[in-house]
Amino acid sequence: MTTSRLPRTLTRELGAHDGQPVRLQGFVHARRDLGGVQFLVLRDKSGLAQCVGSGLSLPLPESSVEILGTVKAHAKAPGGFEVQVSELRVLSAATEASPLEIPKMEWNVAPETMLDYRYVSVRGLRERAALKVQAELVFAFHSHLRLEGFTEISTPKIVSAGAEGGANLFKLDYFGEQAYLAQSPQLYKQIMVGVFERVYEVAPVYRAEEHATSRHLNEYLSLDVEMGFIDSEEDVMDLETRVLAAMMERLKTECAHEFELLGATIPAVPEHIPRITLLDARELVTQTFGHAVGGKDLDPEAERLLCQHYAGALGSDFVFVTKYPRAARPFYAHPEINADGTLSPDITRGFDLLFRGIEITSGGQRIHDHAMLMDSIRAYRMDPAAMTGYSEVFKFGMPPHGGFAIGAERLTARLLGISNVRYARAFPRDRNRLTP
Ligand code: AMO
Repeated sequence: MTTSRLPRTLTRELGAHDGQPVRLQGFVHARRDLGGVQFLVLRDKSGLAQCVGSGLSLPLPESSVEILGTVKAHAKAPGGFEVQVSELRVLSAATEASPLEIPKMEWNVAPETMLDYRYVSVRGLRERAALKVQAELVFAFHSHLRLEGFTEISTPKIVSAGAEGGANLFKLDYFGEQAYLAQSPQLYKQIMVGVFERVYEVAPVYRAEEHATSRHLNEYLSLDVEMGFIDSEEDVMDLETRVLAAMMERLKTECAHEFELLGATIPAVPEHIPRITLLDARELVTQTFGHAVGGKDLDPEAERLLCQHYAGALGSDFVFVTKYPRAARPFYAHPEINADGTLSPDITRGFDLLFRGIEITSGGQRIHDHAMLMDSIRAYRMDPAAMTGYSEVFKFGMPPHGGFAIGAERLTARLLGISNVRYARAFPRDRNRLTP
């Protein structure tokens, strides 16, 4: 005869089982033995539950266990209910004490130590909250783009040429041939516009960043979009606005607890995110804050000040910076089309999106005309022969198109007030870190 087994109850569901028997599974988050009575805080994927019993032999914290017991309303227990334990089964006992005390909200250790122990520190409530928020952002990215008729693609991460230029390519020996890790799916997502018109990809990309900064990873999750038959980059910014709105809605329904835990707020996405040209943005930052912007782009301080201005003046945590100069954009950026129909030699239809002080997105309209593309490749002193696997497709009717990419860790970190993008990735790769 088979004995019927109680289905598993999650800790967050206890309220629906008041007075009833339940079977819980999870990890020993904390334990306390008062002699006659033992307390155990059980952590599962949904939250925490206080469990109490007598004559229990409590395993080390982080052991995975199964608990059979009865739910009782208890005002002082987290969530208002506790479980009176009738049986505690150890499924897998921890064999030593965790190097970090998981229940502590702040660990008084060096940041590197926290990352050294990442395989267990990711179990911390704050750590896992950040990863949960990112998972929901990605889910909403997928589901919203699906609703708008986008198809998911998967492009190679081992490539023969860089897409974004610059010196940050990881080299790879490909059976004696020089190869690289993809910096971005850029060229492939453009090619795929010729197939599905509207495409997206969620995948890691690689940047050999030499300097350790709070905003750069060597491997990050890129949320990429590309769409055909656009009028201008305005269509792309409109799409990104809708995608972000869907992402924030998802966080409201799925991650209220995580935001509360981390003391963060979910931003409102304005129907029309303010847009300012790069030239005007530089001027504004200089005039309003007396900050002289160096270089061709905005420097990090200018990004911060510009966001401060828009948060204050217009109550928007987001601002698009548009019409980037050619000198600050890759070869594929479409030149600005002037009012008289001529092409600007030095302004492009490229944009960035800034959020709470930092750039989280680059995007724009791309060149779709073969002759224009070849001119641009040469003007950037790139080898046209090395680009044929990409450039040839422009002989075959590529429509006007554009897209964008969001850095998932930057968005997650800024949403949650996490100071370094490394903590918005489960297993970060930085200048000095290849493990765990
Ligand atoms: P870009 O190089 O600006 O553009 O990258 C797009 C976004 O990716 C994120 N990002 C990073 N995040 C963490 N660590 C890094 N080292 C890092 N580098 C970039 C940022 C950035 O805004 N192909 C274009 C996108 C497009 O036009 O569609 C591209 O890759 O959030």
